[in-house]
Formats: sequence, C-alpha cells, structure tokens
Amino acid sequence: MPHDLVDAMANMREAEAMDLAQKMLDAGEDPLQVLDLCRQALEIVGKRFEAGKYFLPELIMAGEMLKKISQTAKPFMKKEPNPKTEVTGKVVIGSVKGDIHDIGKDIVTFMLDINGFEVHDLGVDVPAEKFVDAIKEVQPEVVGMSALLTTAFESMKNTVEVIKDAGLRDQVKIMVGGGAVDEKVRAYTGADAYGPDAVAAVKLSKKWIG
Ligand code: B1M
Repeated sequence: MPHDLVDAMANMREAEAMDLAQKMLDAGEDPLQVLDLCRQALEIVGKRFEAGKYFLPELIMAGEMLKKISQTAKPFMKKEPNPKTEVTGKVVIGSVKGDIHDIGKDIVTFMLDINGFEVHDLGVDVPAEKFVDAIKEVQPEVVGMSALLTTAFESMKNTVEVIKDAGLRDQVKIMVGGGAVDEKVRAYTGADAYGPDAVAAVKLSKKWIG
C-alpha cells in the first residue's frame, strides 16, 4: 500500500494531498521526507503519462501540487547539521538548455541558500553561453546543472565543453543532478560529481568549498 500522501497526489486529489502534507509537517515530520513522498508520487504520475493513462494536464497538475507543497515545507526546513564554521561560497545553478523542469532544481537552490551559499539561479532552458557569462561575472566555486529529460544530457555535456572552451573549467567544480542523472550520465557529461538529492548537493558543495 502506498503512503496516503503518495496515493492522494498520484490520483490528483489535490486538496487531500495539501492537507496531508500540512498535517505531517505540523506533526514534526522531516520536510525532506515529505518532499520525497511527493517525488515518489510524481514518479507514478510520470509512469502513467508514459503509459498513455495520464496526459499533459495531469503532469502539469502534479508539478503544481509539488510546487505548493514545497512552498509549505520551506519554513520547516533546517540546515544540514554539521560544520563548526559557516560555509560561504558561490554557486551558479540552472536547468540546462532544452529542459524546463525546475521543481528539483528549486529545492536544491533553497537548500543551498539556507545552508549559507550565495546561489545564482539562472532559471530554466539555460544556454551554455549563459553559464559561461555567469561564471565570469559571479566567479562561483560550484556550477550546478539540472536536467530531467534524457535528451538534455547532451545539453549538459555541451555546456561542460563550452565552459572548457572558454578556459573556465579549472576554476569551477561542476555538479549535475535531476531525475535519471546517475554516475554514468555524470561521466558522459564530464562533470565532477552528481547529486542524487538536495542533501547530497549541499554536502558536495560544502566538501568542495570548505
Ligand atoms: Co515532465 N517529464 N515533461 N513535466 N515530468 C518527466 C521528467 C518524465 C520522466 C515523465 C515520464 O514520461 N515518465 C518525462 C521524461 C522522459 C525522458 O526524458 N526519457 C517527461 C516529459 C517527456 C516531459 C515533456 C516532454 C512532456 C511533453 O511536453 N510531451 C515536457 C518537457 C518540457 C521540457 O523540459 N522541454 C514535460 C513537461 C513537464 C511539466 C512542465 C508538465 C512538469 C514540470 C513542472 C516544473 O518543473 N515546473 C513535468 C513534471 C512535473 C514531470 C514529472 C512528473 C515530475 C518531475 C519532478 O518535478 N519531480 C516527471 C516524472 C518523474 O520525475 N519521474 C516528468 C520531483 C523533483 C523533486 O525531483 O527533479 O528529480 P527531481 O529532483 C530531485 C533530485 O533529482 C535532485 O534533487 C531533487 C530533490 O531531491 N536534483 C539535483 C535535481 N536537480 C539537481 C541538481 C543537482 C543535484 C541534485 O546539482 C546541480
């Protein structure tokens, strides 16, 4: 049996999903756990979409539900327990060209922000040149690229290459993540590491900057 929240979201019962999420957060459940349940629900939605049982409206509605729940969860999120000293470093982040999914990227951005990083979010469908311009302007230690479409992995690889061609590759650590990104994709793109979730993204950035 799936969790009630997963069931409500996957079956588009928005009011019930919002209510369950709020109750879990008020009861002191880990907000990242709540968001992970939402991610599981969206995986089901994605599979139904793939199978032709759901269509774009369901995909859009599922995205909106998760956006609302992550807004509700934000005030409940805490810093990663850990360092003796506060890390301050700069991160430039964006969803790569061709990809407009941003829910996961926004969670990563928020987590980096509350953990003391100065985050420059370039948004979605970000061309490689925009990453290059931001690196020159912001001088970040870390560049983060998010993508959910498998077709956008090529775009990640191209962005890493364009950064290299601009002579900036040695200045930054590059982190990739989102949906199906794994170690194989990381190696293909030429990035330095991949983050399976938002907590991992914070840990990696701390490791590189600290
Ligand atoms: Co899209 N979509 N979608 N979609 N959508 C997927 C990704 C898909 C897997 C669904 C499916 O068919 N099973 C499929 C891709 C298939 C593939 O590539 N092989 C798909 C498709 C096909 C499409 C369209 C092409 C549909 C169409 O138009 N015919 C279209 C593409 C548009 C485009 O990008 N050019 C499209 C559009 C959309 C919506 C706009 C409707 C909406 C997005 C709304 C938005 O983002 N504002 C949407 C949604 C909601 C999804 C699903 C259902 C959910 C995605 C999501 O938000 N997950 C998705 C199905 C699925 O994921 N299984 C699907 C929750 C989120 C918290 O997880 O982003 O993985 P995630 O983030 C995690 C980690 O991965 C990590 O931290 C986060 C928190 O733990 N992380 C990072 C993320 N970024 C990171 C970066 C890091 C480190 C960690 O370092 C930099």
